[in-house]
Amino acid sequence: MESANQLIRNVKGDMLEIVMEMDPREAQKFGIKVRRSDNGQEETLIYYDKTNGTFNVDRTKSSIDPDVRVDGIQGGYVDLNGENLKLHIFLDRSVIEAFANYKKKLTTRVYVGRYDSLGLQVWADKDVTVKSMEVWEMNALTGQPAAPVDVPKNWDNSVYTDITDLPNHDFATGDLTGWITEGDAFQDVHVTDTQFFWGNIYFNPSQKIPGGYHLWGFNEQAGGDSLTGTLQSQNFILGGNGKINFLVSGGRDIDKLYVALVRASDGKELFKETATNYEEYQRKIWDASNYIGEELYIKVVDQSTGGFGHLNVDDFNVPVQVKK
Ligand SMILES: [Ca+2]
Ligand SMILES: [Ca+2]
Repeated sequence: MESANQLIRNVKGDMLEIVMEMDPREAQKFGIKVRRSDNGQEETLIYYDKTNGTFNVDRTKSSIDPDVRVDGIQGGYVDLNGENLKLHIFLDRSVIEAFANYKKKLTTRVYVGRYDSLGLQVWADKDVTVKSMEVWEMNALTGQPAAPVDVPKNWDNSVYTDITDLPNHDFATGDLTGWITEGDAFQDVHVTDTQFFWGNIYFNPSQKIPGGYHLWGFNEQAGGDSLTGTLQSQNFILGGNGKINFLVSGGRDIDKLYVALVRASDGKELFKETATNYEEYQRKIWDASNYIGEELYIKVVDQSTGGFGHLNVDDFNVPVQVKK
């Protein structure tokens, strides 16, 4: 097992096909971890459990993203008839398909929160022999690995009573009421209650759109990626614990497509974040506690006109000081 892990140490990807055979010897539970970050903070374990004859996927450590529901272990019974475990696994972005001895198939989705959750590691509760293992890269449809979510301690502002939300912070009005726009990339027509992209993939891994609407920067009828412009919040005084969070997806371009926290007095961009060339939302969290008491605003910029030249945003949770 050790030598197999040495060999796959540098194999990384979210578009991989893996074929392997394991002789479990004395091990009771054995399999492989996929979508694993370098330190194992995120990982998804696909394994066989000899004690009850089940083939399982363990997602308890699949994601540090707070929007992602953790569903734990799922699986089902399959009799290996004393044979070695033969795994055939497809990693296709958030989709994982795994076959055990071509008798049992598991399909699951994982929504990683870290850029580096791309590794593999053979795992067992006792040493096993990896008889064979082959890994191929598959062609990516589009996009890049998911962006990291840095979750600071005590990021929740719900304990504070002297704060309020930004006006229409989650676009629940179904339009851009309360926001300031420039150009045509962000218009009322971009605010939508559409839950899915590409037909059947949820925009939000939590499978809920906060407030029922979100700002989908790509709207083909309105002009698609070709539109440019900015969206700006009202100025506010930062309060609470100073921690801001929001959802973003769409194109990756930190210069032309980004969300920023801006200081009103000098226009300085204090925090900046882009997306991942993928439509699925990820929550970003900024620890702006150094700026509590300062007058700030949120700015969303789209100066991109090419492929994936749009941003989608929603649910700006900003602790705004109540005026005294
Ligand atoms: Ca919303
Ligand atoms: Ca654009």
